[in-house]
This record gives sequence, C-alpha cells and structure tokens, in this order.
Amino acid sequence: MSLVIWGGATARTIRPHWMCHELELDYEPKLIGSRTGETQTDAFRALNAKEKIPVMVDGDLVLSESAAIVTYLGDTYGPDSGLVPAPFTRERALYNQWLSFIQMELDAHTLYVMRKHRDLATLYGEAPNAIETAIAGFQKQVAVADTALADTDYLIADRFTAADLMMTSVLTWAEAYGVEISQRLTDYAATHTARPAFQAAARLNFSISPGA
Ligand SMILES: N[C@@H](CCC(=O)N[C@@H](CS)C(=O)NCC(=O)O)C(=O)O
Repeated sequence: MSLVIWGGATARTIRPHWMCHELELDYEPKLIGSRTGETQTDAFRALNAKEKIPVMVDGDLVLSESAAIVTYLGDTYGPDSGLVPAPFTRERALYNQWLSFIQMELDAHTLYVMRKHRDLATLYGEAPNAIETAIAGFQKQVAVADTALADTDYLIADRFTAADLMMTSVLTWAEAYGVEISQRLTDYAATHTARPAFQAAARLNFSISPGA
C-alpha cells in the first residue's frame, strides 16, 4: 500500500487519520507513539529528522506537519469533496488563515505550552506562570472562533472542511486538559466528533497509549 500514516494517540495524530476516513482512503496506519523510542529509530529519522509524529508517506512523497498532511490529502484525493477549498479561491485564503491561526495560536503557543510544562515537566521544567499565561492566551484567541461560529457550525463556506477538523482537534485537546471553553464551542466540537469518520479515526488513533 503506498499511503501510510505514522503516529497515534494524540490530538495531532488524529488529524490525518480523520482526514483519511473522511475521504474513505485505503491506507496503512502505523501507530507509533511519541517519545516511546519508536520515533528515534534510524528508519523513522530518515522519514522525519524532527523525530515527531504524524508523518505521511505517499509513494515517494514524505510529509510531516499535520496541517500540511490534511491539506495534501484533500487536494490530492478529494478535490471535489470540498474538504479543502480549491486553490486560488477566497475560501482557500480563509482556510489558510484558519489553519495558521489554529496551529500557532491554539496549538503551539498555548496548548503545547501547557503540555510541555505540565505533562512533560520532567523534560521541559515546571513553569506555573507559563501555564497560566497559556490558558489565558488560549481563551482569548479561541473567543475569535466562538464569534465566527455564532450562526453556523462551519468556519468556512457553510460546509464541513479540514479547518473544522483542525479546530475540533484543538477543542477536544483543550477539553481533555480541563481548559474551559464556551457552550457554543463545546456543541460545535460535539457536532463534528459525532461524524462517523471521526469516530472511526478516534478508535484507531487512541488504540495505543500516549508516549511519556
Ligand atoms: N507541528 C507539528 C507538531 C508535531 C508534534 O510535536 N508531535 C508530537 C506528538 S503530538 C511529537 O511527536 N512529539 C515528540 C517530541 O517532541 O519529541 C504537527 O502539527 O504535526
């Protein structure tokens, strides 16, 4: 099989699995965990020198970065699915905006800071102030999504896209961390996690335990 998704057990690794299920793709999941030693093998480092998951291999193309992977899958295997808006359109510009926002403001700068200084404090150090700032930062930024979703269940174009998939992944991550989110965002996440593709991806993704 030429399409392979490496990685499981986290809110980031579920993204490509969910996308593959939305697109009904036949693919091979390789459910390795982060920091289990499985991302430090020579074979895995040859795919991703960052030693991080998820990674996608499609023939001779190797991609890391969950946002890049879901976008590639939509562009390549579902150009008419609407899951990723067509290039050179206003919807695609809005999609790019949401994906950058989700990755930077809701993932890297806030939820991942909580993860680093709480779950991974033995590696990155205790930093209660950084956690507090990260929670406040997440809540301030996610309020923008709350406003955008006032009259709709979709971030773009009145239909489910990979921007909703990415947003739902950070909202479920926040919920798992006990970070308060609004009722509207809770309902939005519940609507999208009820999708059969999410349910199937979650069964697979969370069938292994997270790494240390
Ligand atoms: N920006 C990357 C982040 C990837 C990432 O940090 N993955 C974590 C698991 S969720 C990992 O592999 N961590 C291992 C490490 O930091 O050594 C993405 O969205 O794919």
